[in-house]
Amino acid sequence: MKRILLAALFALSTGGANAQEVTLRAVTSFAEKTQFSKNFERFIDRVNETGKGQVQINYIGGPRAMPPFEVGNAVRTKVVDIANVTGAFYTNLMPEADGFKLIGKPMSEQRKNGTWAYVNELHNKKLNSYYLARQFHNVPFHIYLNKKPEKLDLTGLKIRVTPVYKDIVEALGGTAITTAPGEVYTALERGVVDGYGWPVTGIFDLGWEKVTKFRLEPAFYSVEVNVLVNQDVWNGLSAAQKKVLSDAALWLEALDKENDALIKSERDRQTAAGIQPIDFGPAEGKKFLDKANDVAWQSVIKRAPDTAPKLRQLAGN
Ligand code: 173
Repeated sequence: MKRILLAALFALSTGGANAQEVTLRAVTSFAEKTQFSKNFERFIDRVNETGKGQVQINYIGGPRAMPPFEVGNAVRTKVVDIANVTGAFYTNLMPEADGFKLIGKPMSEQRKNGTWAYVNELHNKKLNSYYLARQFHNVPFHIYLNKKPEKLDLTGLKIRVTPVYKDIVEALGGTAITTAPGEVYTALERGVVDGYGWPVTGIFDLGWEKVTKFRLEPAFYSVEVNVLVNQDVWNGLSAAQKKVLSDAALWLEALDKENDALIKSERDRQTAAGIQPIDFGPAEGKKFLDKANDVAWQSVIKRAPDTAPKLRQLAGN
């Protein structure tokens, strides 16, 4: 009996033949197989290929498995081990996260100039997580509309937002209504909102071209979708396991080189689908961009006065 117990304990502690292999549970805050989950799914495939015998990822899925605004907290509390999530979805736990959209430098540069290290430190402290990767630095956002304003002003319009767009929508006189992406289609269909914020890419994956008339120019900010690993899980990995994940993270960040071509084709597709650009010209556009930058930094600095100024300095805008 004693011998059987010992044998069982031994098997447990070593994990048998795959002594080293760890399996991480993963979720994404965007619908599965859509634009902002796709590259994370490729990352998972790569880890499962390169990490055999070391580390594997078990993909639980997207918003059907977990509401998007809960994903940050789920990584913090180790309900999941690894997640694909935008900072906009965890500003309740980390107000600085709303500033990441204002950092548009390539990740290769951010990893050299101290930005990655500082943003990682913030994740360690406030979200009990390790900042493994950031994607889509070169993809901007737009405000899409179903009513055409006379000038660059949203007075009288109800716009679906997340923290990404809230400050600029309100600064332009619009009424901001926060929803998860999963509620946007119905809100547009029922006229609960007159427009919404979303990146330049991805609306076709969600069918939103059917309920969208206009795209307001210019594009602004910088998409950030992060891969976060629970800090205790990260600390418990061996050097070899960390290397598998870190190498795959750099590979994932390098996929941003695909985005310029993607943006062009999505804009063409929007035009073909009858979505008309609304453009008030370069002078108005410049005013809009300056305002978008200023109101967002002011808002982040107000909510995170101790840390956001350093983020702004690193962002250089
Ligand atoms: O609009 C959103 O839901 C949002 O904030 C976002 C952030 C990054 C990528 C896509 C959407």
